[in-house]
Amino acid sequence: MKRLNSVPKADGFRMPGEFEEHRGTYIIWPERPDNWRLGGKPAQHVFVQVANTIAKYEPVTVCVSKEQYSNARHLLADNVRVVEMSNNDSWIRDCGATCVVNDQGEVRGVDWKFNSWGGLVDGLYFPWDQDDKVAQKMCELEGFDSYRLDDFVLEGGSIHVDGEGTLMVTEECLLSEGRNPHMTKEEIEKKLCDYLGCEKVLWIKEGIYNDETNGHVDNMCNFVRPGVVALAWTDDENDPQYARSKAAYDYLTSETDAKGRKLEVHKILTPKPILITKAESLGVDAIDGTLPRQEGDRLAASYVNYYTGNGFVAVPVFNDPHDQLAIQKLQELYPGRVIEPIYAREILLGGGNIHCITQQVPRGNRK
Ligand code: KQY
Repeated sequence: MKRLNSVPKADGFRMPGEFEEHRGTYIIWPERPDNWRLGGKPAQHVFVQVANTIAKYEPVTVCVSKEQYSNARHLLADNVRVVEMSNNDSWIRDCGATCVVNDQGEVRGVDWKFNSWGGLVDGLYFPWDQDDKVAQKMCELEGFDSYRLDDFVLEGGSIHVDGEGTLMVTEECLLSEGRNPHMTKEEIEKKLCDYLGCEKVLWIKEGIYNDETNGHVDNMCNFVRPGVVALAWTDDENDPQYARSKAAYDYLTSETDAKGRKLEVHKILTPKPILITKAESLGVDAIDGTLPRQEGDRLAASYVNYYTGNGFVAVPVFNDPHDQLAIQKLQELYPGRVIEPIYAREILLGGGNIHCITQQVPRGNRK
């Protein structure tokens, strides 16, 4: 497995859409007590549900610390591969490899620099050195050559591609002070296109209100397929989310993608505001350098943080009246896939959702 100094696009590689065929999915086991309440026990049970559900459709690998290996192995289904891997937390969407493929079906990994969503400016925990090694380890497990970027900070949750040359990001995240402040928007755009094999970047202004990732796009919108986008939406004009979703809707419906198609944008109503309870807040250890979880804080809840795999869509639900609407809408948008709703409040309490804890490996040419 080589570390390559060339550039994916010039080498003929592109990031496929998540809806394209997968070889499998990676997940990291949650345990840190300053992010996950009660030492991660409630979250672990939901991660098990996510892993076991996905494993019905495609191979799943769960990476786990040596301390939690036996517990994870015991709780996860037998068809889930469990491997020991050091980590700082469990957001493999963000610290794992972004896989790119070429027309011959070769798969390679892009290993972005990871700095905990903003480094010393507004990062979410310190240190993050073990997370920054996860992408390389994932590539080695899969036998992929990789491209390492020591000079460019990016998380996988801050990008969505249609696999046909179009990339969606938010300005709130990609232009944030804690990531690549030394680069202009144009330089960032070129870097993204070079490493993802894209031609056009759609710059949405902002993501979901109060999203601690500086508004990752994967909580706000997603490509259902080329030309079709799902967008988190609220009809409540007094909700701070309204202006964000309205701006994104107006922008996306006025834009075309890399192939010149007008975008079809589907609104997915968010659940009503979800706040951290006192008991939930008290279950999280307070540690200097980690974002605190305080009673009454609004969580960045969105059904759009769903994960698409071989024949299924795993959707977070919240025991909210809008759950059924989201399930129904996604079933219409993905007619050939089974919708798998998973009650995901425990993942949301950690700061993300199902998409943030999963990372796909595209099929490539190896069955
Ligand atoms: O991708 C994400 N949403 C990750 C959130 C990180 C939260 C750390 N507390």
